[in-house]
Amino acid sequence: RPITVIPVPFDWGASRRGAAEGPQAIILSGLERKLQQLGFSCTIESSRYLPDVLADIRSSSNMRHWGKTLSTVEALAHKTAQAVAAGQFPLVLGGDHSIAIGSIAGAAQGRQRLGVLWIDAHGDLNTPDTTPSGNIHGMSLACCLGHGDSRFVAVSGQQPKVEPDRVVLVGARQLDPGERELIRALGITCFTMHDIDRYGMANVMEKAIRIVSDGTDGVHLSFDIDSVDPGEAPGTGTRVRGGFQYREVHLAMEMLAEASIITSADIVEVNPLLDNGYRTARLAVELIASLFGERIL
Ligand code: DIR
Ligand code: MN
Ligand code: MN
Ligand code: MN
Repeated sequence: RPITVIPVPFDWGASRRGAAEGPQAIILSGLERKLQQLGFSCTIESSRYLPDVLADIRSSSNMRHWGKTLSTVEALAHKTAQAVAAGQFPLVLGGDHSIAIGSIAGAAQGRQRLGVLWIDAHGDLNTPDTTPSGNIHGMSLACCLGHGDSRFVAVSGQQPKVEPDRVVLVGARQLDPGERELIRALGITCFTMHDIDRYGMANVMEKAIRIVSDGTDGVHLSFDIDSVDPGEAPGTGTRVRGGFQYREVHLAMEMLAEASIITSADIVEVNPLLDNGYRTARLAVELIASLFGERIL
């Protein structure tokens, strides 16, 4: 299946700037060549589909830069849905994690039962009522589940984008009180770092794959690079100690390739301004390669 790479140079949803440089860093680290080596035809879109948001100053204390974010995710939803409709695999490069509101809205178009695998150190399950920071990248998954500001919940019409029993979190190790409450209230499956330590990545991923693919008509992978341990992935805005080791995260991607369930994906929060050279962008390319079937032997 042809891959359409959709860059989203946007970082107003996070507390620190720089993730907007993520797409270019990942592309410069050899993404296209890698995908071609794996046998995929691959088109890299320009970012001209995005609106110019600089003059939009709409913002509030519990939803910082919401105007810029809303028009960006609306354009991204449209772009992603177009790729899906054309039979292509949308590979969305962030940008901060607020952009998943757009990529998942696009992936959900024409699907009644989308599954979502959310790999992240965080839950991104805050709402404007529970957010400790006002940063929209900490609210994106809640939004896709229908919780939060109605304008964001309603992006591209269909709402909610995904039902809670088709969502699985993997890698969580920093959750806010409101996020824990929402996980409990909605009964969302969350495999924390404790579970990965205890049962192993292979076991956790087997279970996660079963849940997100059971009775679904597509599975979106939303991959926050801060799920990886900061020792391997220093170039990201909200590092949390105790993340995935290098082989663990490759194994997760390889198991997804083997299961061949993923129909769209975003890779977010790569921040070259905080990186050690291109270390984190290069890791992102490697992980994408594993996701698309690169094998050791
Ligand atoms: C925190 C941090 N939970 C917040 N979230 C981050 O601001 O809502 N998500 N960093 O990736
Ligand atoms: Mn995130
Ligand atoms: Mn984030
Ligand atoms: Mn995160």
